[in-house]
Amino acid sequence: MEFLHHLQIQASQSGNATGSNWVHSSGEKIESFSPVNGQLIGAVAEADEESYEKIIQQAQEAFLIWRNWPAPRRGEIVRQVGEALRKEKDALGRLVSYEMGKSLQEGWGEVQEMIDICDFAVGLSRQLYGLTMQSERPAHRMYEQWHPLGIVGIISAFNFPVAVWAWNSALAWICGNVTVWKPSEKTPLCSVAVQQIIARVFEQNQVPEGVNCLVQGGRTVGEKISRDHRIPLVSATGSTRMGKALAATVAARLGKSILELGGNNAVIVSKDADLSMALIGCVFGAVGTAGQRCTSTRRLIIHQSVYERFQQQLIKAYQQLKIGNPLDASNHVGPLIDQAAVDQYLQAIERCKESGGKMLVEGGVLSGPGYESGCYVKPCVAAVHPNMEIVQQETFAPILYIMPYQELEEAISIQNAVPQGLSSSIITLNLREAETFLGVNGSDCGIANVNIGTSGAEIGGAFGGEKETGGGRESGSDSWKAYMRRQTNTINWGSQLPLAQGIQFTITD
Ligand code: UN1
Repeated sequence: MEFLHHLQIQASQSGNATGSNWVHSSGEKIESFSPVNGQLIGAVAEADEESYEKIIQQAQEAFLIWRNWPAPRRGEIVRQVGEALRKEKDALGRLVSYEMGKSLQEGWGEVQEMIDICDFAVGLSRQLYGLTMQSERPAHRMYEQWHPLGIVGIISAFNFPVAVWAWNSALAWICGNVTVWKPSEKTPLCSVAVQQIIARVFEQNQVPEGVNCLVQGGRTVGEKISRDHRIPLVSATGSTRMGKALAATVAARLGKSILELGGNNAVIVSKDADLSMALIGCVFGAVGTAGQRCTSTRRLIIHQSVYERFQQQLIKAYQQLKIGNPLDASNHVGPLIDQAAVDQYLQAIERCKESGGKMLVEGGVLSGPGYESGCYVKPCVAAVHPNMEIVQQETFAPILYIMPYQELEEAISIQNAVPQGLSSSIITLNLREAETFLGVNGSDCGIANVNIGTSGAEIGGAFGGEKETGGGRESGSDSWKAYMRRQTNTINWGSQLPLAQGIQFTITD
């Protein structure tokens, strides 16, 4: 495990930091066990009251300085962060794979997303455009400009332990904000490694201490962040249950939130699909990250005419999947994150069977050499009815539900008839079908793709979804606007003071 040494992961560390400086905390110990082999990798301490206060106060102070750095200069720092991540891609990708359990390819892919968002943010740091409006009054100029918000709280999930933080922080920083990151308590060591990489870059450039803060903890620390009026924006990724509670708390103090919550993503496989393309997209979507992406494919809605054929192809493909140590690049599927996730997987399969689902590829927990952690499960496929309760829910595991359809309108309504609205796709070579799916009567999701799967979005687009997915948008396009406050400015450079809307108001002296 040379990468642990290289990334300076120790057996025990605070894990709470104002930037380069670690902050001592007497909070409860959070141990991180690898789902790969069940080994204890290391431990951090939950942020206690004192360390939390110290960090937030340092962040507040840093903001007063950082917001005055010109945005392109902040962009230059983010450019160097991207360079540092390029150098550490191999080691950090391995740590992601080891602590979270995703395949090494996907671990590296996650670091690549961090690098990509840095590049994107560098360009953006010379943009952050506001509009100029035409004033109705003579000799008046009206325009809008964008200012930073202050502290951005980032609550990230175990399944993307580093990339989602990077989407938020790279944008937040170039916008002039400072960040306080609470990573998942299931993957704290990835955050420690990232903190150290960033701190070196920040130190070399004399970035004020407090721009890049880290706090460890579970629900209590998350709740503290959502209640904290010193944090104007909280960007949170996780379950719908968590998001609903967080949104209510942040809204009660009229703070802003960006929510990226559950998905229940479907692929429609049309009668006019290129089935071999469909197969790769659907299988990767369903089993990639062991079904633990919020964009994972959970449902296939397959046209009646190709249902039998595609089902056979799926079964054959699933038989070829190699499940095992994700650090071994020949394996397709690694473990689930922990025992609780395995239990949820088993319960979902049970409930699926009870309500009439038919297993086409059986699930189960693997045991024996290489599977000692108890977290390796078999990706499975079940034929279901779309209205079954379990099919309406997001189970963070490699369970794929398949169902037939006859008319495209029916397929679209099945696809939309779930509470979540993150990602969706159609596989078709038929232009009319594709455009119908993307049109106003089509998919109700934040992401709608044609001839690719539901997962693996690029950073350049705005990422997020509707309904119970929470409505937030992160990453590309104009998502940066959520990290800034808009100010409308009207300047009178004339010698009269005419009122808007033609109102006459005179004072005689
Ligand atoms: C997530 O699962 O929270 O589109 C993010 C994807 C990745 C990001 C997923 N780029 O699958």
